[in-house]
Amino acid sequence: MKLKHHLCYALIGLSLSGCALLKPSQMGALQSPAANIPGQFHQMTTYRSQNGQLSLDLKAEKKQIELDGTQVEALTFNGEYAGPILRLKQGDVLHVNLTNATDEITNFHFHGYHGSPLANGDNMHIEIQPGTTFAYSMTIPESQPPGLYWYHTHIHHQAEDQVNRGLSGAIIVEGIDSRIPETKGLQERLLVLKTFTLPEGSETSENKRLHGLVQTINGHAHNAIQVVSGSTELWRLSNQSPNDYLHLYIKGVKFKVIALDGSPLLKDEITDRLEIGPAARVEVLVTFPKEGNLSLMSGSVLTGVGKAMKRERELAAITVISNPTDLSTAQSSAPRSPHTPDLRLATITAKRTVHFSQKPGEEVYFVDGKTFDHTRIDTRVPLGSIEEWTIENETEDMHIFHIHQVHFQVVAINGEPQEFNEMHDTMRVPEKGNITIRIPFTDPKIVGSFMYHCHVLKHEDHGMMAMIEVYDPSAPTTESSDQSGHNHGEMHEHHGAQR
Ligand SMILES: [Cu+2]
Repeated sequence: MKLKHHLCYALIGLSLSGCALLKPSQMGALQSPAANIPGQFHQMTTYRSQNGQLSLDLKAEKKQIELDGTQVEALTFNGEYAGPILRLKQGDVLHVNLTNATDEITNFHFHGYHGSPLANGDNMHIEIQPGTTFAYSMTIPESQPPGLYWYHTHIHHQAEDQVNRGLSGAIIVEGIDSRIPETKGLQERLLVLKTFTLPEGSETSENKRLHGLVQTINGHAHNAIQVVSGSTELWRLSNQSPNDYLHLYIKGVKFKVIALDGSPLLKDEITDRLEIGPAARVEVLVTFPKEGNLSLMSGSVLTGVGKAMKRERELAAITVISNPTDLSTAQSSAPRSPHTPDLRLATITAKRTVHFSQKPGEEVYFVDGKTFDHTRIDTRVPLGSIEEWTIENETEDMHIFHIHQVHFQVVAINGEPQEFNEMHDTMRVPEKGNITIRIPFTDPKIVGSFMYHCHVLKHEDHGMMAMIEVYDPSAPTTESSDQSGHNHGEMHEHHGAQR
């Protein structure tokens, strides 16, 4: 995408200063009628577990939808661009019968899941062929931190396009109040944040300003949120954009960050802006002090050296009303004990360095000099290990480290030691810099092969992904290094048989 900086700055100035006169929705409405109902905070269908089970049918299908006045061909689960919401508890079993009604292969990944990568679990070797159905089954382990997760398709070379067009949704593992009691009884608001990159030539004048990107909350470009002054709400934000880093703020309002990547924090972090990388989740407590009108703004982000994306805009209009009878204000935070041990104190079994790099001037991305190959195991780790990895970003571009099946602890950024404040499953690696993380490969449930990769899906699709195998050294023999190849073939036949 070419950035036309002069034009951008001029238009940003117009939209900010002229905000009260001409809102983006009205600008869009000049092009074609807006589908949004003013004053509405949009919600998706919610599926909740019952008696230890959550069984649902998900159908991946093409659907024409309208985003910010533009008709786009989305790929949806059950017709919902922002995806149905799955709510379940530790110990529950999630059964997803995924029918692929698209004309391309797809699959289902539970991002942040601590369970098995094998069989019909969180297995990225599965490819569901068009016109077939696959039955996934995943038990939510007791070790899964209660919080916000998400699901999305994970087909190499197609992840960016499929997620861009909509194939993702939110998962909530219930029980955050068991870790953070002050969230109990609060008004909860889930914000699924998705950026749609429009196909070339389909931009309207408004979203051309935003580089052909349509930013949405819960599937809509313009939202309205009504809150009660003085009350505290729990906002759960999931960035399900394929590539885009978000920077959100509300002028004059502070956020108390209580969880990151589904993992409740040991210590709250107070901030006036939320930086949310692709695939990351942020859960915050937010209190609106006085009546009036506010805006949830999406600000500019620097995602690489000299590559600031200027796309300041209002994502939601917030009306703060007075209602003294409906005040649910969070108590101040009680001290918390850690959910997991501080791995700075752990005995490290191995140290590795992982290099993220790019072929100069080309959209070819490497992990340790190689592009992804699903038949190749890049890293083998014996079960029981706690490893320290340094992720080196050799480029001037943004990369987001992610590994399946585990959360990791960030112990240093560019060599600077980091305090322990619970675990992450995504982390931005500074441009021309590095992060040092400690990863516990200690849970027998994660035995098998799975991926680690950059969660900028454009980079993943163009090679920046590798495979790890966690093997059990006490198991009789290991044919496990063949596992990915075998699974591949078997799973194909399996679908046929299931039809
Ligand atoms: Cu990347």
